[in-house]
Amino acid sequence: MNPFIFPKESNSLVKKHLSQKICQALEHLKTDSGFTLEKAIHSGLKNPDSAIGIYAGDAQSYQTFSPVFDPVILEYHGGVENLKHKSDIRELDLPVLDPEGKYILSTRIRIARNLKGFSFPCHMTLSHRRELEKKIIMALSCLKGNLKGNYYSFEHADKKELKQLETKNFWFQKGDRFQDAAGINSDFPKCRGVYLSFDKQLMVWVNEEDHLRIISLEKTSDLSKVYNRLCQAILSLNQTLAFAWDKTYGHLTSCPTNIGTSMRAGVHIQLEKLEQKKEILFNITRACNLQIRGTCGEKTKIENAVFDISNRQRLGISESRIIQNLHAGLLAIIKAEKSI
Ligand code: CIR
Repeated sequence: MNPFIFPKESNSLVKKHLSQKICQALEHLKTDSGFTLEKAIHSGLKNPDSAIGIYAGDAQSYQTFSPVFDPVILEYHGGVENLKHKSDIRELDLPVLDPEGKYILSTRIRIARNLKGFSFPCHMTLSHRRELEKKIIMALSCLKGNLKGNYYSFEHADKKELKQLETKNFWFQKGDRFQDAAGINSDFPKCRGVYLSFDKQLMVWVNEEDHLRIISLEKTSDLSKVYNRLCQAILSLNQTLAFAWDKTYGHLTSCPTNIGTSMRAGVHIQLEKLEQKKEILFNITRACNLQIRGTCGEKTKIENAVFDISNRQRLGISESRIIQNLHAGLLAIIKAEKSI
């Protein structure tokens, strides 16, 4: 019998794909760092509204528990015929989408990285988090030019300074109940912090859902500019840090929705006309494989007709292709908004 009872109302991918047979094959396995199936699916067991419901505790989790991770990954990253990742981080020169700034309010592109040889955030001890934070601070201090900035430790930085960062959204909150149930919030805010470039266009979150979330952001519709900054940051950090990587799954992240490029590239865009004709917007985003989130992020409402539109697929597609597809999709959306 399957020892894990998912809530009746749960529609998570892990519930769908963790058959009794797979469960029996995996329930007694452990990765070298001691991560188990039970820990991996704990968030999905606790949260009936989980969409995915599984997290990786280390790089090896994707191999050890592949009979459940693979079907979840294949279904989420719809359209991937075979699992094979090809990275292509190179600078682009695309036309600015909305030069008059009528629709696009800002652009934000993030990638996630975990360091090779360390467990992932849902399966880390405090001393590992500390060691990791030190290593990352060292690497961040080597960033040059417009990437130069300060690291603000949530434990040690001046409280007033932290409040200012929070007000301006240069900050991350303690993880939600999905992350909490997975163990990602352990010891928060210890060993957590944010690096912010002096020009405030590069931000790096340390020890959030992944060891690193590298974020390039700006109030612009110039996708290339924001993307190129991210390329420079990731290539510089990769000179001092070795990342968890697999030739099949690409970059390895805590949540299987992020593997591959681990990239979410998106804009905040105000669409007053399309808000009244959402079907047209949904048709374009579906056709371009884009995702719509609420104004304040995942699982939030649309306020003031401001949509957060980003790529859905992160695996089986390269980083540059994600940006090019997003660019094409946004052009189509702006054209539709203008024509109503
Ligand atoms: C869940 O399973 O719903 C959460 N662990 C969050 C999954 C990641 N986000 C997403 O699918 N958009």
